[in-house]
Amino acid sequence: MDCLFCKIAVGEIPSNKVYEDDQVYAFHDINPGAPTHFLIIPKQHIATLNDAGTEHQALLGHMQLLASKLCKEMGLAEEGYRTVFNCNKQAGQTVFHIHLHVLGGRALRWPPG
Ligand code: DGP
Repeated sequence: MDCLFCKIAVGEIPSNKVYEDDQVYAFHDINPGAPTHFLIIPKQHIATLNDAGTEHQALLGHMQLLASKLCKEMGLAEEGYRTVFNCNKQAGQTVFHIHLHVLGGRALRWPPG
């Protein structure tokens, strides 16, 4: 499979690692949109959120709870942070391996552009 994030997850392409376990890999975004901006990806290839099913429920929950755990450890939790899945063209998804964006360290506007 020719997938950038599959290659990052196995260390074939270098990245700045934040966290890893048997299910997920987290690393700093190459083009940060906030002082802290990292991505949590499953090691399993899932192209978009549309391709996730009930069999992925625990995995997606793990990714979301991990975001909050890591933000607490990074001291971002009290001021706040944002988690985002972009899905397909209109949301601006550019890498077709699901990734949970985690952004913090500045005031974030709503709605996003
Ligand atoms: P999205 O637009 O939701 O598909 O976000 C993809 C993100 O992935 C974007 O914020 C930039 C990041 N990204 C793309 N290529 C690389 C890479 O090679 N390394 C790292 N660390 N991040 C990347």
